[in-house]
Amino acid sequence: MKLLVAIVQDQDQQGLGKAFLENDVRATKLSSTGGFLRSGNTTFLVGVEDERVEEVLEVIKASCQSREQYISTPIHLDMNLEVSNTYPLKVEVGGAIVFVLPIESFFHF
Ligand code: 2BA
Repeated sequence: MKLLVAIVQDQDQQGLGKAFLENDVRATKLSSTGGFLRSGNTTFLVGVEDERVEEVLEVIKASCQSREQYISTPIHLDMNLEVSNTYPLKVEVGGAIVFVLPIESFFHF
C-alpha cells in the first residue's frame, strides 16, 4: 500500500475531489499554504493499493493544470536612502506536486 500526498492549487481541488469520487478513490482533503507564495493550496492524502498508484496519478494529472502567477519582489535601489520599489516576478505553479510514500501498516478500526 502507498500514501499519495498531492498538493494542488485551490482552483483544481473541487474537480479533483469529484474525479476521486467518480473513480472510487478514497481521499482526505487538507487546507494548506505554500511556503513560497504563502497563498492557500490544497493537500490530498490518498491511501491506495500498490496496483492502483498509476491510475490515481493519472486522475490527478487529468484534473490539475499548471498556471502562471506573479508576485511582487522588492528591489532595493539604494540601501542608505532606503528607497525601494517592486517588480513582478513570474512563477509557474505546477499542476500538482505528488509524493508517493510506502505504508508500513494500515488499520481501520
Ligand atoms: P509554493 O511554495 O507557494 O510555491 C509556488 C511555486 O513557486 C512553485 O510551484 C514554484 O514554481 C515556485 N517556487 C517555490 N519555491 C521557489 C523558490 N525557492 N524559488 C523560486 N521559485 C519557487 P510548484 O513547484 O508547482 O509548487 C506548488 C506548491 O507545492 C508549493 O507552493 C508548495 O506548497 C508545494 N511544494 C512544492 N514542492 C514541494 C516540496 N519539495 N516539498 C513540500 N511541498 C512542496
